[in-house]
Amino acid sequence: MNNLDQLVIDAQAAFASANAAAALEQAKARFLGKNGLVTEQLKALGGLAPEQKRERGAEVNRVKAAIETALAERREALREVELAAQLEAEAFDITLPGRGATPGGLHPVSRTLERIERLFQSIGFVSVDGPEIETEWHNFTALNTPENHPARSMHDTFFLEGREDVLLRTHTSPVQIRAMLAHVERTRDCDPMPDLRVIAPGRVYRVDSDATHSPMFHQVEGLWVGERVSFADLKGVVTDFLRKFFETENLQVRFRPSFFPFTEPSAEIDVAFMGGKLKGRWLEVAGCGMVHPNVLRCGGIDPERYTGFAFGFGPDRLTMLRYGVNDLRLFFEGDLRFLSQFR
Ligand code: 2NL
Repeated sequence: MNNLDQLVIDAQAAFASANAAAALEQAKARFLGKNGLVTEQLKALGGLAPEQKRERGAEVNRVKAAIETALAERREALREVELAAQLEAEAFDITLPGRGATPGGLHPVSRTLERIERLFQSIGFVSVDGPEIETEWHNFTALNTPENHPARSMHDTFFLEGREDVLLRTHTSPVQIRAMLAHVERTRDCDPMPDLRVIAPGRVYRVDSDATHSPMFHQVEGLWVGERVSFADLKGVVTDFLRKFFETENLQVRFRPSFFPFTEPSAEIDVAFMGGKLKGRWLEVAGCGMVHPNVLRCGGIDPERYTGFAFGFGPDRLTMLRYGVNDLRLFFEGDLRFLSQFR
């Protein structure tokens, strides 16, 4: 074996004993570097006669190529070892049990709102919504509320800072004002105007906060306008709705005369269960009445030709009754121990 063959064996041994990329590069430098053993052989060619030079040169090049191959193979082997080590280090145990799904659920008040919407949709009402920040005109003026009415005071209503014409809506009635105006616009070419049946569920705001009042609460208002819509229609629609809502035909419903600026005549709606814990006690659940002519006029509708009824429910209270909850604040505190019971 000549010294060139020995060089290949030495290089292979050196590469094999290099156990990391850095050590391998050092070994490479020893053979193929600027002053490496192979390079030395190439430089030595310069002192040879042409004939010998060609022969020896070919041999040195063959040796160089063999060493480069050995280097490449070792590099690849080390890379595989490193990859295997990395995979092992980053491995995770796919046999571990999962953390478990914790399914969410609708808020009890949302469930009530959806239930009310579904029941009214089944008799042809359309759900509508509108802005929670309202103009004073849509929230009060169009609803026949006198200029000096206490509800208009900063004491009862949240106004936007530095403005007296923009406020947080105190009921969802302004949505129905907008619905009337839009309906009149849409059906301008119809005679008679087709009936308007809408319900407006949503958040409303009043300056009020104790065990039974939250500054934000919910309302669902309903409105039916058409030719010859009567108080009898109101009683039928609302009574049917309440019996469906509470899932019992054994529910007494009474209409007790009252007053609202936006309806005339007006009534409070009370219910009494004929069994269960609340048996025989009259509970107020809504207000209602025939839409005041001034309100129809503000909605662009001729009160000489059309009549309408309207009602307003408090879905927070309906939810308390339906599920037997006694503190309104529980709905708005976000405590999962309470909320998860409705999943
Ligand atoms: C209550 C009272 C009520 C209305 C809401 C209404 C809306 C229009 C026209 C006329 Cl656009 N009326 N809404 C009518 C009567 C009562 O709510 O105590 N709600 C909890």
